[in-house]
Amino acid sequence: MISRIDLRGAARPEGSPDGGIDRDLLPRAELDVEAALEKVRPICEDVHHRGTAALIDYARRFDGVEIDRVRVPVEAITGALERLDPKVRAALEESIRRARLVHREQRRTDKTVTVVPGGTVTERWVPVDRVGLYVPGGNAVYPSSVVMNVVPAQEAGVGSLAVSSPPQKEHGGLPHPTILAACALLGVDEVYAAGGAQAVAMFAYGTEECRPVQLVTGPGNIWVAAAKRLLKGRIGIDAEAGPTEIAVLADHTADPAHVAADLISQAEHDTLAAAVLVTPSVELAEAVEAELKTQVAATRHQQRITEALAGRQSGIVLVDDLDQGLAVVDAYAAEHLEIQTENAAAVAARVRNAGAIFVGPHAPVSLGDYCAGSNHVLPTGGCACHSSGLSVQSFLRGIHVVDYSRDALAEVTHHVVTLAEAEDLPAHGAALKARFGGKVPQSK
Ligand code: HSO
Ligand code: ZN
Repeated sequence: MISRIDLRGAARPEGSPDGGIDRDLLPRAELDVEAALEKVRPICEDVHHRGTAALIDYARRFDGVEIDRVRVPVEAITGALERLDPKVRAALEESIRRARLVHREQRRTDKTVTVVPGGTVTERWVPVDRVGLYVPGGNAVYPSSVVMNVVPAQEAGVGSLAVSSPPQKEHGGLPHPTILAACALLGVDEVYAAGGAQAVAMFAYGTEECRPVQLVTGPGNIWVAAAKRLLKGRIGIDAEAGPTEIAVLADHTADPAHVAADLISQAEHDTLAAAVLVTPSVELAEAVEAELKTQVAATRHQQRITEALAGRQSGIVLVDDLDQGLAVVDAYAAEHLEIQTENAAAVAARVRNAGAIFVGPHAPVSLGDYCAGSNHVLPTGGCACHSSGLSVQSFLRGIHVVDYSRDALAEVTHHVVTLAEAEDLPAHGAALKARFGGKVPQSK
């Protein structure tokens, strides 16, 4: 079912950024967000012009529900928490507690650098005023994603925060009750029953019910990704999260049953989810293949998982040794990377590209999905080579505050005037000279 890609003996040119590994040889889903753009454009324009009425129409068309308002009444949010299974509540509370512990420490403090006596630059971190957090509701409902979006936003000090999630037919056109309950636990009372591209458009343009936001974060399907790409600029976005990915770099010391279970855990998300094992051990590869067969047969979402594992985005990559394995995982830049090798921490320290790294036999990706304290909204599709996952930082802007005295300005004016002349922008230099009677002050 899962294919093998044999890179053993492949040439490894020195000094190339991905250790000489051709990314095209590696398994990866092709997600045509560009094609989806044309479909979401009219939807976004419609929401822009008709607001709530358009959202109600799309709820009927895409979600099969009749609703007469998109904003979820506060009583529905608090009621969902009252009805929440106490075990689920306790687990969500622990997930929130751990996420807060980690994210609270991420907040950068303002820093002032004295460049010259009397001349300072301060980097001041200011939260975005209002954000929209998207929580998907397709194959599965993700109260855990409410936690992963809301906690960093709150810890960053975002003042106004709204959540949107698709209306559910079985729940009277409201988002899933566990999502509403998670919002209530986190103190979020502004929630909308809107999904897909139309939800992103609602956040970007605003409607009669929803004030526009400045930043939209959160995972979603291809329509959400396309709407984010389309509306980027008007709003800020986090990464365009695609189908989930797990890569496992493992050697002969790894337990094949655990490796297989971890690959299956992320394949469970989506038929397009990617599960990739990178190993120098043929014995491990064979044992994992056997484990996959028996474990998949016994799991609930067998069909979805089988399709994901058999897809061109998944595979077992055979490498000569861990050095080549590291080059492969760096080239792949997985959303989640597990290191199940001897001296796992030392191997993990050498990884350069991954959304999150899970070290050793006791840190499966599922732990990070819910309760490690880390964030699970992570860059996919190879974007981990240039982007990070969601964090407190995602909700802050660093503003440089420049404060110079007359003496400090005088001291550097001749340099500014010279550079301005070199760029043929003399008015730039004149702005400084104006402060000194139209002349370049004598530097001491
Ligand atoms: N693995 C997903 C997050 C998730 N898993 C939510 C379970 N629930 C993307 O990181
Ligand atoms: Zn997951």
